[in-house]
Amino acid sequence: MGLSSGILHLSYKFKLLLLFTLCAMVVGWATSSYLVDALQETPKAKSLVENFWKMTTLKEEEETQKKAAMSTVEVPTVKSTMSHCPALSPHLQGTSNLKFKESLTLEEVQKENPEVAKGRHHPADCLALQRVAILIPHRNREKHLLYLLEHLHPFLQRQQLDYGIYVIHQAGHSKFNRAKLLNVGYLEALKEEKWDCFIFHDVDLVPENDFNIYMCDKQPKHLVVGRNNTGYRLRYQGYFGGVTALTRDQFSKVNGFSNNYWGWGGEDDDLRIRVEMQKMRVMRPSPDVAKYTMIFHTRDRGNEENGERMKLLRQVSRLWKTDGLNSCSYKLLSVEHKPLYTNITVDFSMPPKVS
Ligand SMILES: [Mn+2]
Repeated sequence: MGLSSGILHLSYKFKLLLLFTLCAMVVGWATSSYLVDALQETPKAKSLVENFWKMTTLKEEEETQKKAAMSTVEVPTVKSTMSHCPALSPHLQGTSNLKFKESLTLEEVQKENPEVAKGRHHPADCLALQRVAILIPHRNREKHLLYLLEHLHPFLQRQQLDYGIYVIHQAGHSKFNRAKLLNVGYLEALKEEKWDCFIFHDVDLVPENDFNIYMCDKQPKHLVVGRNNTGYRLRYQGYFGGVTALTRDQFSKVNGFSNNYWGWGGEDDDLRIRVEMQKMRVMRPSPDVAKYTMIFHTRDRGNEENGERMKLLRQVSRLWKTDGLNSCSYKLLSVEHKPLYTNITVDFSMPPKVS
């Protein structure tokens, strides 16, 4: 008798304790959700909060996985249970203070990025939303390339992308052809991986804010709204140069870039006309995030202003179907897988002048 009443008494105490814990939990939850609202003002705080939620959901997932494993022990756990990365990465930091150290070396940048191999990286804890190839046309700009690689690798990792960086180097003595190099990059990169999205990236533009997301959208995206050397204003209405993002399909739909722009200028306007002819509309992120620092340089030899560009731009509607990805011929000299990027070296012969 005495024993059973003791148990009764104990369970009453236990119930009281349970009630108290429940109350404490409710109060805790209410204050934390209030804090969440309050913290959402700043992106940094937001990312902290998101990080926290991610951690808690991860824990929950672990629990459910454990339970599942307990009930069906003999099932092998080969199948990936990793979930997709969130729409907005919790690792974004906003504006970064860019520094360009004069003495920077490739070895240093490699040391800073031990997890990057063959220019590629993907998040370890979630499935990236897009596979993104960064294509960088290049000739004799080693220092610019170094600065870009130094900043781009951590930038892309904070955005939780499955990405690869390709540098397309133009050998030989023909005039520089940025557009054709980008066509080559697209065609060669697709031989390695079925990339979802392509970022066509000038070597001398470094993004300042990692909320400028290097992913593709429903419409072609122009990522450079402002640069430090133009007072962070769009260079002109319709400007589509510097850094752009097109999906595999968007780029193939316009037959890529024209191959006929030798020297500086015009090829970006040509691409914009192609995009508009396909009834697509250029999108831009907000000016406060789409900011770049341009590393100062003078006009390179072999990349003189293209005097033909106005004439070429009047012919886009007539020529786009036969001048582009489907007519891009080149001499592939090498494909080298370096730690921080894949280097594609090509030689173009300039066509003889007609007309
Ligand atoms: Mn430039």
